[in-house]
Amino acid sequence: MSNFKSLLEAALRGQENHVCDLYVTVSQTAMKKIEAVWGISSAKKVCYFSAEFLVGRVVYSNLQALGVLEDMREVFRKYGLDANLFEDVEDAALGNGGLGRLAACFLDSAATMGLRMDGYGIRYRYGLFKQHFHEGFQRETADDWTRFGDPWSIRREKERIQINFGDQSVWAIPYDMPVIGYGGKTVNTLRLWQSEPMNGFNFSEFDEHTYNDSYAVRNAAEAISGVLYPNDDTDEGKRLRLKQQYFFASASLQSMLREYRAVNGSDYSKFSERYAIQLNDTHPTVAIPEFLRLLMEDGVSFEDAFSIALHTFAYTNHTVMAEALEKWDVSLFCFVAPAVYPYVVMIQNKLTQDLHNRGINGADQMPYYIVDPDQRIHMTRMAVYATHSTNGVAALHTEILKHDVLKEWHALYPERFSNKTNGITQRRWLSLCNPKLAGFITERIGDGWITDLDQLERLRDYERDHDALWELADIKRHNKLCLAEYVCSREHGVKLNPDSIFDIQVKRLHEYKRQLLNAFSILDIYFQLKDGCLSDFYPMTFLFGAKAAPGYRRAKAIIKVINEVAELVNRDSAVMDTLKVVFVQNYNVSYAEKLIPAADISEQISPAGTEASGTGNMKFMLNGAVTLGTYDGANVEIAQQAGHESNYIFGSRVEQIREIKDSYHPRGLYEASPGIRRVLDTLIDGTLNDNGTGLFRELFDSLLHGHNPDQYYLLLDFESYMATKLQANRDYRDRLEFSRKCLHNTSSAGIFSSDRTIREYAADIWHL
Ligand code: 26Q
Repeated sequence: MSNFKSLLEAALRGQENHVCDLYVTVSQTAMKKIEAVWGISSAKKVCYFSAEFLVGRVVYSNLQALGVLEDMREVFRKYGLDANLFEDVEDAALGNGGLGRLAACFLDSAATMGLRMDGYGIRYRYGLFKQHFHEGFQRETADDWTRFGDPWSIRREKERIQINFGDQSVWAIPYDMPVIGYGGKTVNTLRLWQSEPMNGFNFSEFDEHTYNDSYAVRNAAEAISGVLYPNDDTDEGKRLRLKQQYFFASASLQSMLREYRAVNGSDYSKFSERYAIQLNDTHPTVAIPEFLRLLMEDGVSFEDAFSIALHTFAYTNHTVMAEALEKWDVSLFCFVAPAVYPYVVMIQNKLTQDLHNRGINGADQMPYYIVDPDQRIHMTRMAVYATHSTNGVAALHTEILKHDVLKEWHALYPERFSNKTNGITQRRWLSLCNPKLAGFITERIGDGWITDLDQLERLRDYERDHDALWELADIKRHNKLCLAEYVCSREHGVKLNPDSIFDIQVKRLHEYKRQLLNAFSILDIYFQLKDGCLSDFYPMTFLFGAKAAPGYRRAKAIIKVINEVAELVNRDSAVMDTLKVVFVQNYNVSYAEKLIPAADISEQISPAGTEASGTGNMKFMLNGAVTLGTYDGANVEIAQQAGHESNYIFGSRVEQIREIKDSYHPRGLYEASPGIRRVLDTLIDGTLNDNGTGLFRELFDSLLHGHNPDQYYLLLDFESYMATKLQANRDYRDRLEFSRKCLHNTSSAGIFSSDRTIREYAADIWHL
């Protein structure tokens, strides 16, 4: 019997079988297995700085990586326990969406490839809020993700770091989580910092004021790592947000420098040979001036410190939206981190000199200002200027950075720019979440794909194999049944028909992601069905999952619209067997693991040039769904890999949108098309009910009125979207041919492994 099994059995004997206890027991048993290998490497270390790590549920993936997941299942069976019990354990939702999930996939890939890469971030007390619907409206509650304990973290009290803000000082206490590479040979670390007060309570002080004051100090200290900001777009310029950024950036740097000095003393000349720091968006960019401060306070000159920073740091951009590019007011910055501001000024002064040397002076310097004349600090500019590498996250996105968003910088430093198309870990997003498909693949080509996804190409041999294609269709049906069961239990008895087409859109809720366009298409289908002018329509189930930032009014209105569309459609017996719409509550990583394997159609419908990459699109592709998508982000590369024959690509391209941009009049489209009019009018004619809030009228107006109506071109792409969606519906009837498309997507998805992405970062940016 394996060592793990006997340990687990010994631990289980005589123990009460509460989920909590079992969770701790299983996790601790696994932790014993990694003690000997955790963090032993002495190679150059990549430090991945990120305000978010959306790791999800780690118990199953860790056991899988250690090769003991089956052992655990066996022991549980023997003891009459349900191995699915841990589905009650909360996800570690320490991230909003794509950017945070990417960080988690990267950690998995680096560890699996035996690279030394540690994550550095924040141990939020509360992760991304939990969502439920009340009368179709989103409601939020706190996400107490450690409710069942946190057996995967080790608190390293002795390695605490002092952080000084303008108004307070706090401890940063590191909590280390193991990042277990597949096979268990490499175990890296995810180090998350928790803020705590410098002084505990002073119980000898009975004076009520002192007592209350010490409470306030304690709360203010703990508030810094208190909660994840639920915004994933607009930069609100909030003080606490900047505090969070400085808190984890400074703690991470100080802990790295401590480590470095233990070996090299204060000779920093070798620093960039030993460490690379990757900035996940600009959120940790305050680390750059902080790094200068820490080195210069230890006797390094500005020129030397800047050069070391330049060689150490690299920056990844995740957005083209102007409103998401971080800027901080100097006054706010000085309030939060007064000791750091002088180093920002030094960077700005060096920049001014560099520009001057290149003959760029006066007003021509405007687009470069790190500290602009309005006293705002541009974090993106600092990140490009003070690092040796800036990368985008998909080919199209990188082109937009080079020739639009950061064109001035690209003109100065073309050699700094590169593309690193995102990826996903096949360990979680196939092996773990879709065991039936994983089995199908392994039966045919072996299990090498788990660490070398390019091997999926060998599945091409089966694209003419009818037995294989039917088997694949069966697997999809099985996954739909599993999802149906799960949805039924989670969404108060909602029934799904596994023999309908599952068309799924899951992602954060944003106007630019155009969930509303999807809703409009469903309404159009509904009306056409009612009119009897849609013959041979194959039954469809539309599934949505999305959280809206709590302060994002229009996003929340869109959730209500979709829930109203669901009401309208689902209670109409005329379309009962043909059309169903479900918006699942509290979409998160674990829900994604159920939804994605059950999809026939993956909705990726942002207007061209708005979605930096997308990674959900890759997960669906890998699991054998066809993409119904635009020429945007990584969809472009998906279509390139799998071909337009196996996907449904529609809508305007970037160049087309650029051309019509200034003369776009959605009103004309509304007036010219009765179909569009009927659908849009549901917002204001009483068909859909916004409970008297006026929200639907606002949405309607945002599409047709005001100075920049329909800024995400829903109406422009509507006809093309409808036509393509209905084409997919017709094609589905040829089950064998559709199954072939699905297989072709899976067999073409190799390039979208985050192993490939990490290999590129390692070779081109980190020089490992
Ligand atoms: C910034 C300032 C203040 C508060 C919050 C923020 C903030 C937080 C999170 C801004 C942005 C984010 C997250 C962005 C994000 O998830 N971007 C996505 O990154 C993915 C991985 O590269 C891409 O695939 C997606 O296209 C991109 O939208």
